[in-house]
Amino acid sequence: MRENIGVQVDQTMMLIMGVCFLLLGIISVAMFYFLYKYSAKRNTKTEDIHGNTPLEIIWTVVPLILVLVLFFYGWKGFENMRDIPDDAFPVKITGQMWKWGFEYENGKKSDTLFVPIDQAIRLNIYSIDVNHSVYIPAYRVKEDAVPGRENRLWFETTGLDTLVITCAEYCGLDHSVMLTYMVVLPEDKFQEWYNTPNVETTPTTTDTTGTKDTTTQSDTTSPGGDTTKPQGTTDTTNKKDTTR
Ligand SMILES: [Cu+2]
Repeated sequence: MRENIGVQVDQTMMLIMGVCFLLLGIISVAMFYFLYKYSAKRNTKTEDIHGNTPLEIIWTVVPLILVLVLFFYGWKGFENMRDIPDDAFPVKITGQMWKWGFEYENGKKSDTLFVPIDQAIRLNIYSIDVNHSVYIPAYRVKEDAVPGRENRLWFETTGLDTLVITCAEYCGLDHSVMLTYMVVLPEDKFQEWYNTPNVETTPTTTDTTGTKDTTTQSDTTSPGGDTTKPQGTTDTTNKKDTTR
């Protein structure tokens, strides 16, 4: 069983926080001790101190070990994020000013990401205009959407939930509304949705979107002029009027 990325990220962050608080404690105690010990009242004559080899070795070696430990856990997490499981369920996500669109292997499209529970999900990330960034805070994953190339990220769904997917790269005027949801469904409900041809239905969600338009996202562009995947032929994109 693969380690969960979210758990790994949280543990690494807690480790870094722990180190920070430990250093804060040590430095604060030393500071107050020196304030007392070397106060001008008690030390009228300046001492002339030249080097201290053991001390210098300690303050070189200890931080070195510390940063190597932090690097190790950072690297392990990074490796896990980059090494996408072969059985991950692929979904294409396309960012544009200012919304996200999803396309599944069977041609199904949606504005909300529907995924089955307890399943590794692979997002193949595209942008058709400027740089965006797919950010799913609850799963601790974030990856840029860059025009002209495919990026990817993966995570494993762990609970039935409706979670925020947002854009973490300032991409223009309405960047802040570039938000959608990921709905984690039980396997059977997901299959039911997945095998219903392109009609925009939201099986279990309450409508959390408000302002978002619910038209099918049609993606007729091929990022980077790469035409590896056949695209939908009809353009039904109903672009929100964003010109001001
Ligand atoms: Cu964006």
